[in-house]
Amino acid sequence: MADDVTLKEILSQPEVWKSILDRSDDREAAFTTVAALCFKKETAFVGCGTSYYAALSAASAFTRVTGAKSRALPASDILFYPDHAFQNPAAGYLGIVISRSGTTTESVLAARKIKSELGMPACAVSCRPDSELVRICDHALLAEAADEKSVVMTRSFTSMLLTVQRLAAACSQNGGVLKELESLPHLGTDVFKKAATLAPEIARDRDWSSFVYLGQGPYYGLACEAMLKMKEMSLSISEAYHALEYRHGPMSMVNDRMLITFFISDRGRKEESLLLKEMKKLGAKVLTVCENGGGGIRESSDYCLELNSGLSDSARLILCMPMIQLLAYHWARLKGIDPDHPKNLTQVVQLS
Ligand code: F1P
Repeated sequence: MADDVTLKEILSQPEVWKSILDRSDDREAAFTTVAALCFKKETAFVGCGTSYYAALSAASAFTRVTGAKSRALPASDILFYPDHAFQNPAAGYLGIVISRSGTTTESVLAARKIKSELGMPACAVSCRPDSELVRICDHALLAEAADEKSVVMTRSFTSMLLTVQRLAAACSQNGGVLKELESLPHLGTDVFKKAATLAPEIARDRDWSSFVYLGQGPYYGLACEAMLKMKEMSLSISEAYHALEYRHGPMSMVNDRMLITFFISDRGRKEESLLLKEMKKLGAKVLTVCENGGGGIRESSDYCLELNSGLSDSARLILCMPMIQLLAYHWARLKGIDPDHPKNLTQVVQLS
């Protein structure tokens, strides 16, 4: 248990989110400068691991809020298939590279390629202002307060995603969008209270064999990140899919020691609740993370975390993560695994 750094970092999120939303002149100026570029370009959000999953949710939420084109790519695809990603790169794209450390080899190489070979403007989203990535890029949006000692990324994921959402708010110039984001720290405190009770309860409930995370649209990136947290922290079998993809084959694996987590979206709510009931009939246990459990969702779930945020689904994304991170943490502890020392992993992947 020594330091329990990971747990401390998970619990610190509402405070850290406050500093991401700080309105100091320097930060405002950085968001305004990058927002001006986004208007003219299609934005490519790039990263590795957790930062790639942040890019997936970021691109979806960004387009929803701004109406501007965007997409997510793993950094390695920029290195191997740049021509598949960009046609006439110098003309119409902005590359936003997300990386907690700012030193992940593929991300740094992708930023170099974006700038020097493809001639596109590049912006870093990172927790480390002195990193190589920040030095290479033309612009930087920093989330210093979210930096971590832990190998596994928790608050850096939510905070770098929030940083992109704040950029989207700057692009949209709609005060309502920023207002929604500014309510997240306060709402987060409430969500943490619920998750702190529910997560250890679920972990203790049975001898889980595997975990599945399902989410559509902006929730797909969250589902992938949830899958990765469960693997990294507890060395458990975990998978992520777009919710409705689960019927197309993967459901053959359902059993009564499987926990399926549904991130209920606003647009897919009806279809997702039908799927949830089907999976329960097949024997799975179901956790839903949703805005509210009305319309039968609460009754059909074995466990239900209701956010009750009053926010749009692109604004409330990061509120879903405390439940997920705490469940992975408690399940790891019950298995006798220390999440501060994940097997085979280091904070940064640096290739020589
Ligand atoms: C990304 C990352 C992590 C992963 C691993 C190594 O790092 O791939 O997602 O957990 O421990 O690094 P970064 O580019 O965001 O620093």
